[in-house]
Amino acid sequence: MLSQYPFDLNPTHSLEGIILRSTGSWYEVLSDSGTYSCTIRGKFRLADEAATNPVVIGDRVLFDLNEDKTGIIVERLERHNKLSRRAAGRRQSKEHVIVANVDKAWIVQSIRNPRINPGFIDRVIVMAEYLHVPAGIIFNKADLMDEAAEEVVMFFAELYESLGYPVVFTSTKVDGGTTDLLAQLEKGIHVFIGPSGVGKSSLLNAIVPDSDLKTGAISESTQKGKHTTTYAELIRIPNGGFIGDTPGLREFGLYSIPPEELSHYFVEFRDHMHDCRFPNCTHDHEPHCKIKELVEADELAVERYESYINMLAAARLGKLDVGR
Ligand SMILES: Nc1nc2c(ncn2[C@@H]2O[C@H](COP(=O)(O)OP(=O)(O)O)[C@@H](O)[C@H]2O)c(=O)[nH]1
Ligand SMILES: [Mg+2]
Ligand SMILES: [Zn+2]
Repeated sequence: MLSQYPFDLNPTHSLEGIILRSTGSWYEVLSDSGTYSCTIRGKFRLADEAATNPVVIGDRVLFDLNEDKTGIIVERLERHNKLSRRAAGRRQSKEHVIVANVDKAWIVQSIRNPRINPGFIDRVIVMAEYLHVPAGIIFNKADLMDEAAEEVVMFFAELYESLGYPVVFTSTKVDGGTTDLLAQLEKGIHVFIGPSGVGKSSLLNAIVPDSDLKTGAISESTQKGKHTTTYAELIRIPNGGFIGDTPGLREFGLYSIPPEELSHYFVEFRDHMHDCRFPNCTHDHEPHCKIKELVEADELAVERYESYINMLAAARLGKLDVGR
């Protein structure tokens, strides 16, 4: 077989591209010279690690062109990070990668209907920290801000900003309501993660004209069980980066973080945890815990500590899920 593709052995003849769309057997690959439909070399498929899918949207790959201008993916370049979940069913121990090389995971919340859920935000932040994916927060439905919501929303906006997570306010119902968000999406691969009803589809439609059709297909197939085939894809933002859109994003969860490791993913705890008396302190029941002292002194936010304690209980049961 190899003799048919003499350039396989010489990567300098291969083209480099990024996976935009994956159907499982065909991959749409964007390169400097255009978009190509590619298959994957059988050998490559078999040689892969413990994942159900060796190449996913966001992956950078090398591919060789066939005479008919289709391509064959011959190599996957190193990933910076990936979002994944456990594969369903019998292959449960296998990993199902959803999207690779994510530049920002945006946690989408709405100011009202439904109101913001700090526990959800913290679970996704922990997962992002664990997976080395930078996180940010979108507070959507800014048009619904009123006096009752303002105090709470601004408290959390300032808290997360102070921890290093950018916060953007959006509204899909007012002119210019997504301008600040667009400025954040100028380059790179982005994903929206949030419970249903916060406005993820509305945001996608607002920033990517004509994306209605695609997002419609996805929500119909998952919610109503229609026979629409759904594909994971990177949607191009005009003059900007990409949004990863896949139903799988709603299902991924955190798993197997050892309880004593959990606090490493709370960024503001990191600097202090070596000041606890016990090196394996879980900042829960142990005496002389620096983290607890700082929470009591109001130097660390008690809201984050409460999230931590809730997640710690879940981690001890081996059930740390991001949830819906
Ligand atoms: N007031 C207001 N409603 C919004 C906004 N964005 C979305 N919605 C509404 O919120 C509901 C859920 O939106 P949708 O995009 O389907 O949320 P998803 O489940 O996260 O994809 C719909 O009724 C939208 O019209 C917004 O910025 N302001
Ligand atoms: Mg939706
Ligand atoms: Zn401690």
